[in-house]
Amino acid sequence: MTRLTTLAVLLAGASAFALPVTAKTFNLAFTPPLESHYGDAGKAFKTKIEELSGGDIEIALKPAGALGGERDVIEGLQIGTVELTISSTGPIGNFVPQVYALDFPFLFKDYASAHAVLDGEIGQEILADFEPAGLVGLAWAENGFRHITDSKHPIRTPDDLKGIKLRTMENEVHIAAFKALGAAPTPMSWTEVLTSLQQGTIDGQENPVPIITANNMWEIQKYASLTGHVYSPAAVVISKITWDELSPEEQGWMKEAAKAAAEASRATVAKNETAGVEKMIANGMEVVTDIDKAAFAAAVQPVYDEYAPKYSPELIQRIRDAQK
Ligand code: EAX
Repeated sequence: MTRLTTLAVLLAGASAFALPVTAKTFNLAFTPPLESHYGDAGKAFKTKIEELSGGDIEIALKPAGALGGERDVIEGLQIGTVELTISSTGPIGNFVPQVYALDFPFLFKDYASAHAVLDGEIGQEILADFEPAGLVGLAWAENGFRHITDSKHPIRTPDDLKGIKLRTMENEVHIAAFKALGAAPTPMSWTEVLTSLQQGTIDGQENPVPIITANNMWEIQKYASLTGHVYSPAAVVISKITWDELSPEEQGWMKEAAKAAAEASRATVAKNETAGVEKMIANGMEVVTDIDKAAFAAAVQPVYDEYAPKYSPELIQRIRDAQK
């Protein structure tokens, strides 16, 4: 056997025993179904990171609350049992107080203004505030402007909310706002909402159109009132424990993948602004658009007076000024 053949045989043999490089697999959890704006964001994240890493990093998507509600998952990131999430800001204020500033009612004028603020200096500053909580904010994805659905009657003015048992996120600004509007706010994780509506323990909830359509909410809610009372960002977040184990190159990939996720969610939200409402009507929901927004905005002013001082009033004023 020639020396060359011998070498080839040896190399073939050696490679047969070489340990395969096992891919790192990270869970990416979110509460909406896979077929949703969060699911599109998760798929975009997965595609981008697996492409950039050549398959060395794999993403296991965990939709529909598979790993728990948003608050549970954020706690999982803090202790490293979950690596990644796309989460509405709703519960994040409990961990990163400055995030509450983004959740004030009637703060953002429209989608373009919200994107400009979040992708600019203010939004990037707030993402940096995640770190002391053991979280790394990678990018701002999008949940959308929130609307009210319920099983009792259309909600055109604050008076229509009187006595409505309305589920809210676990967010003290939202709870205060709906109390000020005369509703009976019931904070709970999204994972309990559909059952609670089916059982009638609550009358309604509030969420953007893509959440309403992704969950076929016409099956359990008759009315949709397009109040647009809060713009709801969604944060793409990685556990700091996971982050610190990544190389600088891998960290760069995570940021690129989060940007792709953010863009995908915004594209799906934009599509749903019209198509989603049409789907709700086609499935029998009574969709109400003649909302007295001025009355709603006036009724929630006390919430600003009480809570803005708690969460950097300058930040809220900066957000307002950035939209002029
Ligand atoms: O993040 O809890 C909520 O209402 C959120 O909007 C939903 O889980 C998507």
